[in-house]
Amino acid sequence: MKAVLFDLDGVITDTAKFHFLAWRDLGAELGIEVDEAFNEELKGVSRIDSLERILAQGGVADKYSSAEKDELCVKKNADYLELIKEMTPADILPGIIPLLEELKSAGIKMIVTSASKNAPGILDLLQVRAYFDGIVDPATVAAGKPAPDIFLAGAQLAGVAPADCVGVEDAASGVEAIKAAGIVAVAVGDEQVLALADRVLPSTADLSLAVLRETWENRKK
Ligand code: UVW
Repeated sequence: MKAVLFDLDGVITDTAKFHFLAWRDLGAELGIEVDEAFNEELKGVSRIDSLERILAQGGVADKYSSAEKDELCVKKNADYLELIKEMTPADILPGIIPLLEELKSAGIKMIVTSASKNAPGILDLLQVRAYFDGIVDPATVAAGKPAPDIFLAGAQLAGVAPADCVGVEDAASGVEAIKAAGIVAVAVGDEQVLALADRVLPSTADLSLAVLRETWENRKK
């Protein structure tokens, strides 16, 4: 194992509640209900794809032009940025800092492979950006999760073969993307939702260099 590719939302910090509030409010303005169960399906999904899913849910996918959809995304993001601006290092999920320290000491590359265009700003708020060797810009990858593109780009940014990476995710679409890239997947969350992963852990507090390495060593070759 030479590199670890990290999702951000739900792995390094929990932004899901803020995305939910911002999408719920935008949905309400459009007369579309976005509840927490539906929000689950938006995890790891890009901003524009999330909006498309919400509009489809409301049966109005064809009602908005592409310029109007862009405007709705800008509105949602402004609302989201307002909600997250008070984030601090206290919002880093349990076990993450010890894991980043262990990986750094072991000389293992660390890359952020998040669909979020807000990832650099959030890493700054959390004061963890310096740990990472790179952040894949999701605007530069052709297809979002569950397509493998962002994880393949992450491996390339690390200068490491996909087979020598481990991806860490909390969302089903993310695990699907990791596996499609031929990368070992460690997931955090519900075992049934994340069944495609090579290993599922209940919490980020269970992540460690030893667990990641062991999962990589026991991968099916
Ligand atoms: C996601 O959260 C996936 O995207 P953004 O933060 O760019 O809206």
